[in-house]
Amino acid sequence: MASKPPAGDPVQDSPQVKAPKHAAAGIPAVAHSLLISHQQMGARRTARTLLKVNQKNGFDCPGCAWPEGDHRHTAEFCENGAKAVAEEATVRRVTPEFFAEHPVSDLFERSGYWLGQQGRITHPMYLPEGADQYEPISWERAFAIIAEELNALGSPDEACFYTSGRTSNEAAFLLQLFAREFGTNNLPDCSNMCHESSGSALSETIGIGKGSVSLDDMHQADLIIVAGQNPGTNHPRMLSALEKAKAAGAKIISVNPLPEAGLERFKNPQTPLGMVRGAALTDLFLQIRIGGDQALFRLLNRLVLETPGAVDEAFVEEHTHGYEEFRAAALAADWDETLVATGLQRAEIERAAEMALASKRTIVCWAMGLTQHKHSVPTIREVVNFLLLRGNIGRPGAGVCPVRGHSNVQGDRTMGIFERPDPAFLDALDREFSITSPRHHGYDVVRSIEAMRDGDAKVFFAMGGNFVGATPDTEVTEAAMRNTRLTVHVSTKLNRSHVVTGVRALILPTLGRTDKDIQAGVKQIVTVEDSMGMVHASRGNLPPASPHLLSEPAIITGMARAVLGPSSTTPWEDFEKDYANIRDRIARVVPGFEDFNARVARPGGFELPHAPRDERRFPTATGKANFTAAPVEYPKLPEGRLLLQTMRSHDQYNTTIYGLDDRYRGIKGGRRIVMVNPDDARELGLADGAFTDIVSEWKDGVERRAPGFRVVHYPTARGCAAAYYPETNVLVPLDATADTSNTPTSKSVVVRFE
Ligand SMILES: Nc1nc2c(c(=O)[nH]1)N[C@H]1C(S)=C(S)[C@@H](COP(=O)(O)OP(=O)(O)OC[C@H]3O[C@@H](n4cnc5c(=O)[nH]c(N)nc54)[C@H](O)[C@@H]3O)O[C@H]1N2
Ligand SMILES: Nc1nc2c(c(=O)[nH]1)N[C@H]1C(S)=C(S)[C@@H](COP(=O)(O)OP(=O)(O)OC[C@H]3O[C@@H](n4cnc5c(=O)[nH]c(N)nc54)[C@H](O)[C@@H]3O)O[C@H]1N2
Ligand SMILES: [Mo]
Repeated sequence: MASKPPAGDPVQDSPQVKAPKHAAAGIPAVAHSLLISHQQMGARRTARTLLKVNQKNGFDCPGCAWPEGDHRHTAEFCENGAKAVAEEATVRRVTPEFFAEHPVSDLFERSGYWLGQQGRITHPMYLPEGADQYEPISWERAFAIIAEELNALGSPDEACFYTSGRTSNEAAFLLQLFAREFGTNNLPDCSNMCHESSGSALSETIGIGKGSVSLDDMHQADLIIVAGQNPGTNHPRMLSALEKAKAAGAKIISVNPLPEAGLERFKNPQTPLGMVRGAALTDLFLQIRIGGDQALFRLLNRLVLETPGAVDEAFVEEHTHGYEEFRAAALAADWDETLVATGLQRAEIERAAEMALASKRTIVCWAMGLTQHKHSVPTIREVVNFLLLRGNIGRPGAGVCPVRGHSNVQGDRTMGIFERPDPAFLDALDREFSITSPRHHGYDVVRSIEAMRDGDAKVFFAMGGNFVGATPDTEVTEAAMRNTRLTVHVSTKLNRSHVVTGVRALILPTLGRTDKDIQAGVKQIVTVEDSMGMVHASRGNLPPASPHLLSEPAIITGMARAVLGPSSTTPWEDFEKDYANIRDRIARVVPGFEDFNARVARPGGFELPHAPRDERRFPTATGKANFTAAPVEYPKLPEGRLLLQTMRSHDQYNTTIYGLDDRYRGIKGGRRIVMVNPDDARELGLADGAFTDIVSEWKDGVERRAPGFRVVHYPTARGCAAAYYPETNVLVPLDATADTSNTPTSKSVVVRFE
C-alpha cells in the first residue's frame, strides 16, 4: 500500500535547513505577518482588518482559542493570528470559472497548499454523479439535493454531521438541534482528534471536561508547567501571559521532546524593549521522550508523597476520593523504569520535584503532545493527581489548563456538538423544542470513517474543516468518503475534502469570522467561548467575499427546512432572521447561559460557571475529585525504529498551509522533512540531507508509507522523530487510537526508514 506525494504541484518542496532559533516573535514575526497580509489583502484592507482582531467591538481571531486579556493593545494580534486573518480576508477568489478550468481530476493532483492559496469560494457548487467538474448551483437546489439524499436513508444514523472548531455557538447549536430532530447523534467533531483525551480525563476526575484557570490565575502562579505544547507557534498570545507570570516571579518548566523557540525566549512585539531583548521563559527544560509524561508525573507524585508535609491533607480529606489506592501506586513508581520511559536524568526529575514543592500555586498547561497517544487519558489523569495532591485546583494561581486549538472548539461542545451527549442536555433540548432526541450514542470521527468505509453511513456533511485532510490513514479515509452517496462541505476555502467526494458532492460557501453578516437588514453578531470558558461576541466588519455567500446559521436553517419540511415546529426562519432568537433558546437549554443576550452585550462578555474552580465542588460520579491509579504505560520500540510525532510547522493552521517555512526550527522552503536526533540518525545510517521514505508499522501488518522526506539532524529526544501533519497522516493507522477517548495517536507512530 504505497502512496505518492501530490504531483503536478507548481510549488517546489525543497527544504533548506539552518540552525533552529532560540527566541520567538520579535521583529521577524511582525515583518512576516505583514508580508503575508499584504500578499493576501493589500495594504488598506490589512490595516482595516488587523486593527479589529480581538478588540471588544471587533471579531474574534479565527486563530487559536487563547483568551483575550482585559487590557487589550490596539493591535492585540500575533504573527499567526495575522496569518489566519489574512488567509480568510484574502482578496483572491475561487469562482465558477475557476472550477470550469480545473476539473476535479486536476484539483486532486494539487497540494493542500495550492488549493488553499486560490482564495475564497464565491458560489455554491455541485458535482453531479459521474461528473469531473463542479458546476454552479442555486442554494434552493443545493438544499433540495441534501433533502433528497437524507430523506432516502434507511435510518438517520446513516448520516454524519461533522463540525470543525471555528463554528460559532449559534451555528453549532442549530446544527446539533437539526441533527437530533432529524434523528441522529452522529456529530463527530475536530475535538475527537484534538482534546478529547483531556475531556475524558477531566470529566472523570474533576467532573467537567474544561480547564479550571483564568488569565489572572496564569499571572498569579508560582509554577507553570507547559507539557506537550508549542505556544510560540500555536498560541503565541500565551507567551505574553507566561512573560507576565515570570515578571511576577513565576517559574516555568517545559516538558517537550523538542526545544521549542517560543518556550526558550519571547520577544514581545507589544513592547519596544521586549521586541529586541526578549525575556527568557523556561527555567527547566525536560527533554522528554515521546509518551513519557505519565511516567514523569507518576514519579513526581511519588516524590511529593515522600516529602513530609507536602501533601495538602485537608484538601485531600475533604474533596477527594481514591487517595489510598493512588498513593500505593505512586509510591511504587520505579526510578529505573521512569528514566527509561522519559529519557531524563534523575537530577532533572529531582529538580522538577523541588520546584513543584517550592510552589504554592501550580498550573499545568498542555496540548497535543499529551492528548494524541494511546495512553493519553491516564497521562492526563496523572497530571490531575499531581495537582490534587497539593490542592492545586480551585484556588487562585493554580489549576488544569488544557490549551484548546480552534477558536470555538470548546464552545461547540458546550452547544451540544458531541456524539455522546449528556442525557440531561437532551432532556432540556427536547422540552424546549418538543422533539425526541435519540438517546443512543453516535459516531465520533474514527467511527464515522469506519461507518462510511463499511457502507453504514452514506451522507457526510461538514460544517467547516477539512475532514479528509485532518483525519488519519489518508488512503482508508479517502476510500471511505468515496463510498458515500453525498458529501457536503460548508467551507470558506478550497481543500482536499472537496476533491475526494461521494457519488455526488456540494460545496456550500460561507461567511467567515471577518465578514459582515447582515440578516433581514440587521447586522448580526455571533458568540464564541475561549479556552478559559469566557463567552463573548464576535462581529465581522468586512464586506463578504461574494454576494452569493450564506452565513453558517442561514445554511443550517435552509437545510433544516428543506429536510424536515412543514412537520418541524422549530422556528427555523426566526433563527435565520435574528440570531438573538437562537441565543434566547440557548439560554433556556444550556446551563450557564441564562440571560445570554443581555450578558453577551457587555464588553468582554461573561464567564461560564466551573464548579471545581468556583467552589471546589466536583460533579463526578463520587461527588469528589477522583484520584486514579492506572498502570504506567510508555511506548516500547523494536530495534531500529523511532517514534514519530506529527505536528505543526510555524506556517500552517492545521491543514491550511500559509507558507513553506518553519522559521523557529530553521526550516525554509519545504515541508517534507523528518527531524531525527543526530545520534539516532548515525545508528540508523541516515545522513543529514538524505532522502528517505517513512514507513509506519502497525499490528495489522499493512505497510503505510510516506515517500521522499529530507532527513534533518535535529536536537529532539533520543528515539523520537518529528514530521509535519497532514503530509504524514497517511502513516497513522485508523484503529491506532487512545484508550477511552478514541483519539488518533498522531503523536506516537512507530516508524522505520527506507
Ligand atoms: N498557528 C497555528 N495555531 C494553531 C494551530 C495551527 O495549526 N497553527 N492549530 C490549533 C489547534 S486545532 C490546536 S489543537 C493547537 C495545537 O497546539 P500544539 O499542541 O502546540 O500543536 P503541535 O504542533 O501538534 O505540537 C505539539 C507539541 O507537543 C510536543 N510533543 C509531542 N509529543 C510529545 C510527548 O509525548 N510529550 C510531550 N511532553 N510533548 C510532546 C511537540 O514537540 C510539540 O511541541 O494549536 C492551535 N493553534
Ligand atoms: N497527524 C495529525 N493529524 C491531526 C492533528 C495532528 O496533530 N496530527 N491534529 C488534529 C487536530 S488537533 C485538529 S483540531 C484537526 C483539525 O481538523 P479540521 O478542523 O477539520 O481542519 P482545518 O484544517 O482546521 O480546516 C480548514 C478548513 O476549514 C474551512 N474553514 C475555515 N474557516 C471557516 C469558517 O469560518 N467556516 C467554515 N464553515 N469553514 C471554515 C476552510 O475551508 C479550510 O480549508 O486535525 C487533527 N489531525
Ligand atoms: Mo485541535
